[in-house]
Amino acid sequence: MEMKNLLIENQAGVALLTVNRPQALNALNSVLLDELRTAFEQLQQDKGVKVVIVTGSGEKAFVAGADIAEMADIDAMQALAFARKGQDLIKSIGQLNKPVIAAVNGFALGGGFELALACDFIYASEKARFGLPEVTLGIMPGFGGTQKLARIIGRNRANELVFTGKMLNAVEAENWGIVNAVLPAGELLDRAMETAGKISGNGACGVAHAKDAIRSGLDMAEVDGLRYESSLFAALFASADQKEGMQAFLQKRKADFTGC
Ligand code: CO8
Repeated sequence: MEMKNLLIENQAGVALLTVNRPQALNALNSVLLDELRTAFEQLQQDKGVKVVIVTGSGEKAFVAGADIAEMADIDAMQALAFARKGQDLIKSIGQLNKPVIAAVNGFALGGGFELALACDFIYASEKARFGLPEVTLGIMPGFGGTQKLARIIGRNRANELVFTGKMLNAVEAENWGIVNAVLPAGELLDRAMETAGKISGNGACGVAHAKDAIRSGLDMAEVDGLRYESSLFAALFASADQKEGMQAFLQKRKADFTGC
């Protein structure tokens, strides 16, 4: 599939996805949602890619939301299809067998904030702004925002953000536990690449299973999550990475991981 609004670069096991619709501050239209979905399907199969970073093109925006011009005249059934398309993308990020880091370089609003929340963690530049302004447009978040944000920052803070539509700056978002680190704009991608490099040197199978355990466990009772964790832990003992990782430790050398 030819990508009109998405740039994909692979560097040493790290795929950098850059949302690229600068004329609309990288807003998500249907075509872009399809492109992102296709990109994540391809990345799932690509054994050479260990970590994915998502960012926005330009100086101003990560993603300024779903495309308001495209949504303005749709009916309820089309809105349902649009929201489901966005939620399918979110699910594919959650189910991806490798970590996804959001490098938020500017406005992350509405569907753009929800895209960042779907990633495994967020680094933000000092210029980043986070908000769910849907109620200012007479709608509500429909791309996972009401569910994911409350799970990350708690119900009361999520209520305040969703009901007011106000924006948080990068430091406020860090204080609320949305963002892992705030960086000068020029250092954002370097820091994301550095972290991605650390992850990609580890056993990909262990990282993938750990992502699955943490994500799935959050939707389970703790007793079920612990049982799920132990089953994934055990499965790793059938992997090449476990043999290599432990032998390398015992032989005092760096592990050369090859996968499951
Ligand atoms: N959709 C379409 N176009 C946009 C969007 C958007 N979300 N955001 C900005 N643009 C366009 C502007 O219309 C403008 O175009 P033009 O130059 O042709 O007039 C261009 O980008 C530049 O924007 P501004 O001139 O407005 O730039 P400012 O610096 O003055 O303002 C803001 C920047 C504050 C980010 C402002 O553009 C803004 O408020 N944008 C809209 C933010 C918003 O409300 N986002 C939420 C949208 S609703 C949503 O995301 C719902 C998700 C739930 C369902 C999703 C399913 C996938």
